[in-house]
Amino acid sequence: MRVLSGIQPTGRPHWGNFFGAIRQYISLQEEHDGFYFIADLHALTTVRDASALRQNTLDAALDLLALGLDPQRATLFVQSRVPEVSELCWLLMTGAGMGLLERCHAYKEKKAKGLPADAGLFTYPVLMSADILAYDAELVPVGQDQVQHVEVCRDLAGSFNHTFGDVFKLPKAQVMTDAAKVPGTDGQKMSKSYDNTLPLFGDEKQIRKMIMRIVTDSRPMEEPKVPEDDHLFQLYRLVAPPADVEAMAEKYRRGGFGYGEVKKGVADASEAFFGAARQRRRELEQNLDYVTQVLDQGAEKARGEAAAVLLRAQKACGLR
Ligand code: AQP
Repeated sequence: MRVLSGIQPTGRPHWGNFFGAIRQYISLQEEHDGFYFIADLHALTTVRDASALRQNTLDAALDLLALGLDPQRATLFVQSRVPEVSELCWLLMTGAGMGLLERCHAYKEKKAKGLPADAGLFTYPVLMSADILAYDAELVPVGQDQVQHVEVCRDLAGSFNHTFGDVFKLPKAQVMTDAAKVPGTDGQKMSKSYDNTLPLFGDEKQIRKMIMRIVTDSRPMEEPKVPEDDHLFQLYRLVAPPADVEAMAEKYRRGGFGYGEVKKGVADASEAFFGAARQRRRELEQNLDYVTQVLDQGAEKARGEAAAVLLRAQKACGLR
């Protein structure tokens, strides 16, 4: 089955990106035909600094490879290296209703928070649809926040097919049930734009400090608590071995423990969990030629696929 997903090079990847999406990329590459891309065109709606975007894009490739994406099994590429996608985006744009896009939460939420919105952000679900449809993707592993956009993709593809014939495959979103919405350090959804993220890579002391600063409630230590309701526990559960998770859950239910102890547990468990990937990343940083080669080969393969789908769509709607 063709699997496709992307990650924006808008800053350092965080636990939400990994547990909500990247972890699925790695496991799905074993049995499926994975296409994974670094969404630099999407990132342009927020990153307005050329050298930062270039660096973030390279960093995203290093991150994905370090976390276990295997270019022998999956195709890794940079979105803008496949211009056919932008062309396909225009074809879809001509059939994308304003009402449909106005209901999309990424735009609605940013606008509600008073963050600047532009046409790029407004039409982002259409470009995302082109990203998916250009490769005949059937499965799209994403976090909960992206499910609506995959639905938009299905709507746009369905209505194009209805008008012009059977051109596009309709994809399905796949969400990790245990990490559909990873909480940030303040308990809200972990998100770069909320400044509440825990990075996957970086200075370990710094990351430990961020973990120790996670916001907790002020209930007394002795009070028993429901572990699943607590965002600190939700984070611990992602990185700790199952037996330790069960032991920690028991402490919550009994009461008589301190949040400081849990934070230390999160920090220790995360160092063990991400240790190997951090080491791999340091090695890859010394071998950037290899990374460039992976991205070149990925782009070439992706372009071939996207060109065939674009041609199919162009012919169907009378452009050829
Ligand atoms: N908190 C999260 N829980 C579960 N999944 C998440 N994802 C993001 N945050 C969470 C998933 O990560 C994948 C890549 O997302 P992206 O590169 O589009 O990043 P994003 O959604 O833009 O991440 P942010 O931090 O939320 O960025 P901003 O603040 O810029 O919007 C996606 O599959 C996403 O679902």
